[in-house]
Amino acid sequence: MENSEIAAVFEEVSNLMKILQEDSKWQFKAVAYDRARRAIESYPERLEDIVHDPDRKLTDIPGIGADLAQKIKELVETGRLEYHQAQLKKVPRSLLELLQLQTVGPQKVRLFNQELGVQSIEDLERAAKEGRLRELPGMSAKSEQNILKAIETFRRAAGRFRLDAAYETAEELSDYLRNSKWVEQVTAAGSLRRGRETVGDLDLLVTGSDHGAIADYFVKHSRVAQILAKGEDKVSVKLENDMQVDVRLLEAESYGAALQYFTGSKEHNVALRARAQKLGFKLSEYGLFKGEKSVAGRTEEEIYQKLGLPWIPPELRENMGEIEAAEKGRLPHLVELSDIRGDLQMHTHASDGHASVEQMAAAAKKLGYRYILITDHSKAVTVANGLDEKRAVENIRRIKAAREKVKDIEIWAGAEVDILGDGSMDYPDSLLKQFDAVVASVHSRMTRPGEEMTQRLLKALENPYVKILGHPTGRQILRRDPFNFDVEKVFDAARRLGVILEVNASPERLDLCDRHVKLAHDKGMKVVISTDAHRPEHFAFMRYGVITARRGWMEKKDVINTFTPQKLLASLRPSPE
Ligand code: DGT
Ligand code: CA
Ligand code: CA
Ligand code: ZN
Repeated sequence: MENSEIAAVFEEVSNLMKILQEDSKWQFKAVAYDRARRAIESYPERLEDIVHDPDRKLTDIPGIGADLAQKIKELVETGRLEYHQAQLKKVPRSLLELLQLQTVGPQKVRLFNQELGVQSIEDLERAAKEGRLRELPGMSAKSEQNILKAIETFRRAAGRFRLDAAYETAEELSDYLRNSKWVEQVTAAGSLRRGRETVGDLDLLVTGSDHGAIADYFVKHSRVAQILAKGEDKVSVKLENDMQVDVRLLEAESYGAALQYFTGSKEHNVALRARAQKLGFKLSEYGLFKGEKSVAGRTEEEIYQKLGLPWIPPELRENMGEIEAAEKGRLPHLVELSDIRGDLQMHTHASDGHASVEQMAAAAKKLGYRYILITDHSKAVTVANGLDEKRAVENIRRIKAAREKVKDIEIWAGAEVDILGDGSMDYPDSLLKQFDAVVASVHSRMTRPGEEMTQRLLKALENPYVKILGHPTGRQILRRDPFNFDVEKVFDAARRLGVILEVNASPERLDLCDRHVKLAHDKGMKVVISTDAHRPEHFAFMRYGVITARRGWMEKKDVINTFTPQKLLASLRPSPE
């Protein structure tokens, strides 16, 4: 069992306590579970290993007393917690689902349930539409509107998975399929191949000698929970996490046509099919036909070529001008993962990271990087153990010392400095000037009105030590919408002042999103793709950032962390003398 799974159970236990409020000590107990959850989430070792090690004690972990240690042991050994299961029996699942809504915490769930008899999201929606929420203590017409918005966001997200989860599952299933003696090729198509930030279902395209045998083999995978359909050329299943997987069993002659068709998007396909018709062809998932005769189908390249077009990278296939650009020979030469030479946002032990400067530098060097910028949090971000001024100065010293230990890579001293509520920086200029570069980000007060947020960001950009605007919209995929602000205005100011916009590559953020990257691209702006790594393994997030930048039409020359160290430094706005 992973730490994150243990933490998730503890979080639910605490939420249930706050909803049920059963005994006089519920508040005290919930706080203990919350504290333990945070400790477990960020604990550098697997708790399961500690449980199985007779020489180690869980109670050595801060925030874990004898009782919680026993609970962790029970979870690890039996996969469940009796106490938690008993709690769950007292609260309907549909009521617990309200917690998935933004701005709805356990106290609100209790309030809605006790005062209005709300049992589900549908009940809550009805109450909000009838104006019954605004009368409750702590609620208003505004917060009632926010609840309706949150329900809409929730419904849009329901049934979709984050790109990283989809990627990992697709890789696991593809490897499994390739292990079968009947399978020749496997490719993941659909929204995954286009690199969308969320994926509805997986579309795996398979060729091989015996379709029936492949289908039988596939449904035996241990993660398959339910078979939805099983036929000659298609198998559909649901996995244990509710993700749907469509496997298409294809002939090699039409593999390219199927890959083209099932990669989508639907909008791109519709436009391409119209073009085929205009040229006297018929395009389908089986091939490109002139009359009854197939003229292309084995590869995607030959299909595009017969339609008078160069091959179009899947990330561009959204019918957002890519067919016109291809026709004119003006497709962008998209940035690639192998172009990346460094990473400009990461955290270490000093704040909320899980590795030392040396460990991060060594890992970056292994990837062939030429430089890294260490960006621990500033003091306002207390939940991430942000550094006050004194500790920030020590951190600069620590970073410089690391240069002696890890050679052949530039280790720059930076910070991710909080943009405070009024747009000022969490550090004074006298400290900001000591960093090689500063990333400025918003981490608090994100629900302020749009006008206020815009002014706040504009003011932050005016600070001449701010080189990069970190995760500019604050969104978290499937969890938190971007905050309200005037995107055009802020981008225009960033361009005028020479502030680089970040494409945060962490798969829970991907911020800027593809559309905003395209907007920056169309304005002729450059971006930086940064992983926001909290441990060396997180450097692998770079691929999600690159794919997002590609969806925004970015080329190597538009992404500053493809540059040499000298060129990169020269492309940041100059600090005052
Ligand atoms: P998703 O799964 O919601 O993240 O998005 P996709 O794009 O993977 O969509 P999906 O799985 O429904 O279908 C895969 C591809 O198959 C889609 O991108 C394009 C193609 N496709 C599916 N239905 C249609 C259709 O009705 N017309 C056309 N032209 N193409 C379709
Ligand atoms: Ca799909
Ligand atoms: Ca599908
Ligand atoms: Zn941040």
